[in-house]
Amino acid sequence: MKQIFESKEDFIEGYKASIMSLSGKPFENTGDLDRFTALAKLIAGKARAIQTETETRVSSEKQKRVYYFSIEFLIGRLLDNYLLNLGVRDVVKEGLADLGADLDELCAYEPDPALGNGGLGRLAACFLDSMAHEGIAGYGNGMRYRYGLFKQEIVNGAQHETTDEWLSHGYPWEVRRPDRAVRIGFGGHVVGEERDGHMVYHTEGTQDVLAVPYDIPVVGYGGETVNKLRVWSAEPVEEQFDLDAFNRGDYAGADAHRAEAEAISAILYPNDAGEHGRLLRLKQEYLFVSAGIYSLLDTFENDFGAHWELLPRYVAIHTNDTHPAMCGPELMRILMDEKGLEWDEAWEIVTNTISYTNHTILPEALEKWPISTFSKLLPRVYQIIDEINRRYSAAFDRTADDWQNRLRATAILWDGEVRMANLSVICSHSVNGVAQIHTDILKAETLKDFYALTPEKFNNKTNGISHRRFLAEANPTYAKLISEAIGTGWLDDASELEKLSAFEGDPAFLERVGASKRANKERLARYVKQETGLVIDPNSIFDVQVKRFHAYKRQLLNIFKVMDIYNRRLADPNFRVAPTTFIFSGKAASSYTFAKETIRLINSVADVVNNDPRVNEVMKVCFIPNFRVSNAQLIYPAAEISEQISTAGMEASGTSNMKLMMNGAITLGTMDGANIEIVNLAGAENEKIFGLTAPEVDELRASGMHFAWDMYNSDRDRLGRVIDELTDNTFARLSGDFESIHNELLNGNDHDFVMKDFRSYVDAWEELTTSYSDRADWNRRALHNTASSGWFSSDRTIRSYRDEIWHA
Ligand code: NBG
Repeated sequence: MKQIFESKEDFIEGYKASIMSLSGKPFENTGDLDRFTALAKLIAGKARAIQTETETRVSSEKQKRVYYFSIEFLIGRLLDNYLLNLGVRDVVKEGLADLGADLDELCAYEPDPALGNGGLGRLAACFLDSMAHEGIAGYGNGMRYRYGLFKQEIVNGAQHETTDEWLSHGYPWEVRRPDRAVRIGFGGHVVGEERDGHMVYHTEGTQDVLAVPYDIPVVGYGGETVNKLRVWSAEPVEEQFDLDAFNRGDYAGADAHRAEAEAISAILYPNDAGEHGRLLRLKQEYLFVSAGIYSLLDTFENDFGAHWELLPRYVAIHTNDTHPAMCGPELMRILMDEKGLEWDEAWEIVTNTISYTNHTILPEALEKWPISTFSKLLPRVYQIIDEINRRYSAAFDRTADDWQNRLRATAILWDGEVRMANLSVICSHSVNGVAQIHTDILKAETLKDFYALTPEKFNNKTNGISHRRFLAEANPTYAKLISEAIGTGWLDDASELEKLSAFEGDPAFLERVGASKRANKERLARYVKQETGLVIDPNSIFDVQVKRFHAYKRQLLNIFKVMDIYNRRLADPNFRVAPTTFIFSGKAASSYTFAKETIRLINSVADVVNNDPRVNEVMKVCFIPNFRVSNAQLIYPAAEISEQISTAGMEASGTSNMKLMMNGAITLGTMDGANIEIVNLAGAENEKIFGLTAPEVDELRASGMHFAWDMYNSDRDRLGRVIDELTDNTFARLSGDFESIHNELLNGNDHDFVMKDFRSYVDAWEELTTSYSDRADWNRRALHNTASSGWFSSDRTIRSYRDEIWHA
């Protein structure tokens, strides 16, 4: 481990100097924000020094560089994480204490950049952590949105979105690199001319903006490798401030030019499923793709000169879902139009450099753009896509049966649209899903025609999570216990967590496992009290569902369970319920009515239940507003039940399931996504599985024999009652009833099988919570889950990307 501070005294000296240079004041006269900023800047400086060493090593050893292109990076707060990764957390904590400051308090001043929606963006951040840990020269390439996703507030039970001004106090980790800015052209028209016997193309009359990079260091555990995340901001190419307009009092008009350019990197579209034909989104996608490719080609040229044929050997470009799908045609464009390569040479390079991960089978999330919009905005890129598509069609094997349908399914251009998933597959040498069942579904359904044509491209890479962030950092009490038992090697190699199974029969140890959980529950209860005013009881079971709101994730099923238990308890005070706090958190896309109504329903049920003294002994409902990485780190460690209840076949992988398992929660879930791998690793007896399986879902859908009204009529007492309560004012006190959910469910014929799985789910919950009374065994199962979770470290995932896709 590299030592960035020789001693506590060395740290204190450096820190005081940092404070002085930042604020011009001695430490005693500064406030917490200055203290945080100075500390983060000090650590960032140290990190950048290691980054320079890493860079020298990578260049001199000709290490392959991996570029991870993603429109989202949910990196969370960095200070605590980097102190841990650099091995100086204790020294810094003690040094600060000597000065009269508290590390945890300072850490809370760090903004939590919401540069992502959910799992896809957090996965990208975990991958950066693991690439640095594994010593891979791995770089993130993304967008620097001026405002994060949005800040969620709950008003009368409903979600309200406000801007998240995460940059308002500055961001100490980033360095702006105007010297590396890239000019990006939109619109215009393509001009071709003959030069030395072949055609060369360029685009004239474009409207240009400047992509300006900001670099954020990525510190690997052990401190040997520091990589970087480069995020791009859109700016005007030159100031065109209109002084006349300004003098007329038209201040907005005076700066309109800047505003228009900056709009491109203003916000992240708050949709992780469902893209609209929005021009700005397409501009974002092109901007970070084009700028990222120019910048990686620059680096390559510095190391290897114009030997572009070597690109696939020394560079891997990984595209995270379809948002960076233009990597293929953009790299073609630059290699041909600017570096002078022929089509065939360029194509060979492109397809051997690029790889693609699919993250969902939801049809609305497989991006498509109208050709008319696309070709106007990016005429030369479109032309290249058209040519890729033409060559693909021309080379298509027309001897196989059904070739027409296969060609139709796999073509890039069809029905007036550019299909980004098909573009991604065709430009890539590798296509992977993110859990075994998901990859199987890609092969058998979503991308089945591609699989039939090029089965060798397809592979599975089950997701992973940074166990350092989500166990070591998020759960210090448990981490300490673990390290006492098995040493600290697990931080480096998560498979060592297996050694914990030796303690499953040790009653004293299990009691300490329970005590640590209890401490985490108290910590969360304090947070909930402070954020919402609600008092929750750490003696009750903490039953947790935290993730984006989406119909297929079935938060509705969960709240139906709560309503049912409430009804039954009111009807019969002797009905036994293990005291439980039902905890929900997550955002809904601002345009997604059903998801937002589900949030309102949860808060409305909470309002009734939490104010009803007849049930308060045994139940409370808690919605934690504004779910983000920082409060997630308080929630996972406190959870005892992990709700993973998506309609089977719909959740590609899930990653909160892994984070919760690692923190000792028991999964209550369907056989979906990575839940299946969880059950395989920990044993079905240590989780609680219920509901339809994916093949059963398919079969029932195909049979046409599922009828929502029949379900309703055949279970009037319980399910029927819950459904009636959506519209009979039972939960209407805060802001009205829930007709739209009622209609969606019944007229939509229970599309997500909420009604179908209802009984099996509530039964499973009752069995699981009943078993809570045998606390020793519960703690044993918790420990067993942690012991079985090491495989879910993103270090493991990254090693298999490295060995099987990137060959880095
Ligand atoms: C999400 C899936 C999750 C998966 C993450 C990370 C998108 C488009 N997909 O199941 O819904 O865990 O990606 O792979 O956000």
